[in-house]
Formats: sequence, structure tokens, C-alpha cells
Amino acid sequence: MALFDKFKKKRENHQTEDMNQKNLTSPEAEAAEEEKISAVVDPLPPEIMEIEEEAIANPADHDMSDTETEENQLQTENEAEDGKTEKSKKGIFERFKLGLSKTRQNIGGKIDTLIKSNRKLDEEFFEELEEILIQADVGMETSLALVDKIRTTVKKQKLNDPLQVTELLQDAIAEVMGTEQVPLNIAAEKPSIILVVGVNGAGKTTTIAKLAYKYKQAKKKVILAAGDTFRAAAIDQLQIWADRTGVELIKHQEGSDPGAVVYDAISAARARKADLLIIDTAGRLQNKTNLMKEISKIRKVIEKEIPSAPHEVLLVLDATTGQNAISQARIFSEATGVSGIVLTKLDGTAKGGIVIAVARELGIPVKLVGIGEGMEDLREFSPEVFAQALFAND
Ligand SMILES: Nc1nc2c(ncn2[C@@H]2O[C@H](COP(=O)(O)OP(=O)(O)OP(=O)(O)O)[C@@H](O)[C@H]2O)c(=O)[nH]1
Ligand SMILES: [Mg+2]
Repeated sequence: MALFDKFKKKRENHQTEDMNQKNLTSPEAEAAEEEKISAVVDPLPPEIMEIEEEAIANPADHDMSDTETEENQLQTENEAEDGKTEKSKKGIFERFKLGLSKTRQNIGGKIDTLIKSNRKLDEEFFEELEEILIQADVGMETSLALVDKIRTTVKKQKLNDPLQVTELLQDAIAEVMGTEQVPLNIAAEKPSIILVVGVNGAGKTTTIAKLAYKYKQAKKKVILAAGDTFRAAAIDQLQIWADRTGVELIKHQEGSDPGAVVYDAISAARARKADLLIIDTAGRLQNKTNLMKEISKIRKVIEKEIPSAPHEVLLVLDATTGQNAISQARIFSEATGVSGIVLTKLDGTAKGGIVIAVARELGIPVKLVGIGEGMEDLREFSPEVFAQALFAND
């Protein structure tokens, strides 16, 4: 099958690249690494530049609904998290479902059509199922693994009704993703430090704003650090979020050393007995290898000050970049270490199957997902809820 061959080839190329990545001591190796990183760290697309500039000029219009509405929604969210009412739990699920609309139509819709086409559970059926999954960015390896699981169960239990496939697939998806929800590691000792990394435009700064909002609402003392000193606009953007959420921002001038910003931010967080320090980092530098070096340097500054920190290194990945997100994750985790993934813009893609591939292939838990531009649109990720939402009806 042509499509399979294409993906297989891609996968093989990818593995060769990974092997080439190990030895980086020679100038040639550095140059090769630089080129490789450049392939995933693209310059900021003009449309994102525009959105970003507009956000700085006019934050109220940019992305946030009015505060009262946000508060109401957050209240609903908190109630559900406390397990207080079934009704609010349903509300959260509905919102998550809505964020997944495009992917739901793509994966759930196509599978539904396949199932209802009065087909037998034969090889042809399984091949079509594989193809639907691959096209939704589930990735070849993971798609094959999922369908293999279903094929085995179908044979073992002698099933013959295609209608049973949805449930089998839901279980298989949750299983390959690790089933359990993995919460953020917020330490009892103060401050907990969250370092946020990722390529330009992935959604780092927005995610930090959403996190600050979430923890502020939970009555935690949050401090932000403007570790992206590469652009003045990045510092301004974070200042706007800090003002809107009512948290303190530690910042230096554009072009200053991010390590120094982080050092000051840790001192401030200690002095103010902050619960949480969240550090923004650059996604783009003149030289892409420098980006990795800079993040490693920031990490070292943190470790020197607080040996048990950073408590989380969150890698922000844009779900709309598809399989490229997996390459980015490999590079970042090798260079800086990554403890959790935030997959943003799930609302903007029909190929949300990437979540399944990321969760299975990287061995790093997906901890949060972004399902919109509103403050409340950052969700703790549960594989089980994701699998349910994928096949939920309207
Ligand atoms: N629809 C949608 N948009 C999002 C989401 N998360 C972030 N965005 C948008 O993505 C764009 C880029 O986000 P930023 O937070 O500025 O990205 P960044 O990683 O900080 O980028 P750099 O500072 O250039 O490295 C903004 O327009 C955000 O509003 C999401 O979950 N859904
Ligand atoms: Mg940013």
C-alpha cells in the first residue's frame, strides 16, 4: 500500500537522523545538528507575528472572554474537579468535546462511517481502519499497534459485529497512551519551578498565562520570569498576561542574559514565599543550536540554586504541526530533558491523533492540552477522557 510505504520510509529516515544526532563534538557534527534543529525551529510565520503584535496592542480583543464569564467557567471547572456535581463534570466533558470537534469529525466520523457500512470484520476492514488513523496523524507505528490490539481481541473473543470496534478502539487508545492522568509535579517545598520550553509560536507564553490564571484562582502565589529576552515583544507580551492575571513578573531588558533573569526570579520567589515560579523561554534565536544551549544554561542556573528543581520542564508542542512535533520533542528532550508535554491548539486541527502518537512514542506524559485561546482552555490531560471524547456523539 503506497501510503504505508511512504510512512515507513519517513520513519526509517527519522531513525537514521536520531542516530546521527548522538555525537556532537566536531564542528561538522554541530553544523549538521544546527541544520536539523533549523528544520523544526522555523522562523515565526507571518500570521502568528500578526496575531502576536495584535495581542500586544490589544490584549482584551485578542483572546480572552470577559472576566466574569471566565470566572463562572472556572468555578464550574473547580466544582467538577472536586467531584462535587455530576452536572459540572458533564460541562467539562462537553467543552473538551467541543475543542476536539475537528478531530472528532475526522477520526470518529470516518470510523463511524466505516463501521456502519455493513462490513465484515475482515482484513480489508482493519486496513481501512489503519488508514483512517494514519491520516489523522496517529502515526504509522501507533496506528499499527492499535489495530493489532483490536485484531487480536476480535480473534480471541470471536467477535463479528463491527459496532463493537468503537469500544475496542477506545480501550486500545487509552491503553497505549498509558491510561492514567499524570498531574503536574507541584512540590510541597516553595517555590516549585516550572520551566517552559518549545519552538517559536508553539504556545509557550499563552500556556504560561493560562497556568498562572489556574493557580492564581487556586489561591497559589505565582511569579513569572521573562526568560525570553531575545525580543522586546516577548517581554511585553508576558507583562500583559501578568497584569491581566494579577501576578508578578520578573524581567530584564531585551537582550539581557536569561540566566540572570532566572536567578533574580528565584530570589524573588524565595523572598515572597511564592508557591510557583513559571519561566518563559525563547523559541527562536539567531542560531538554533544556541537555543538548546541557552535552555540548558537556564536549567543549570535553576539546579544550582535549588538542586531538586526544576520540578517540571514542560515542552509545549503545537498539535497542528503533526508528526514534526515528535521530532521537536526528541531534540528538546535530548538537549534539555523534558518531564511533561503540553499539546496546544488541539482545537485547531483535525489531526488530533498526534496526541496518541506523542503519548506512546516519546515515553513522556502529555500533562496538559490547549483547546482554545481562552484562559480556561488549558486542560489536564486524561487519556481515558480523550478516548471517550473522540467517539462521543454531538
Ligand atoms: N486555538 C488555539 N490557539 C492557541 C492555543 N495555545 C496558543 N495559541 C495561540 O498560538 C499563538 C502563539 O502562542 P504564543 O504563546 O505566543 O507562542 P510562544 O511559544 O510563546 O511563541 P514565541 O514566543 O515566539 O516562542 C497565539 O496566537 C496563541 O493565542 C490553543 O490551545 N488553541
Ligand atoms: Mg512566547
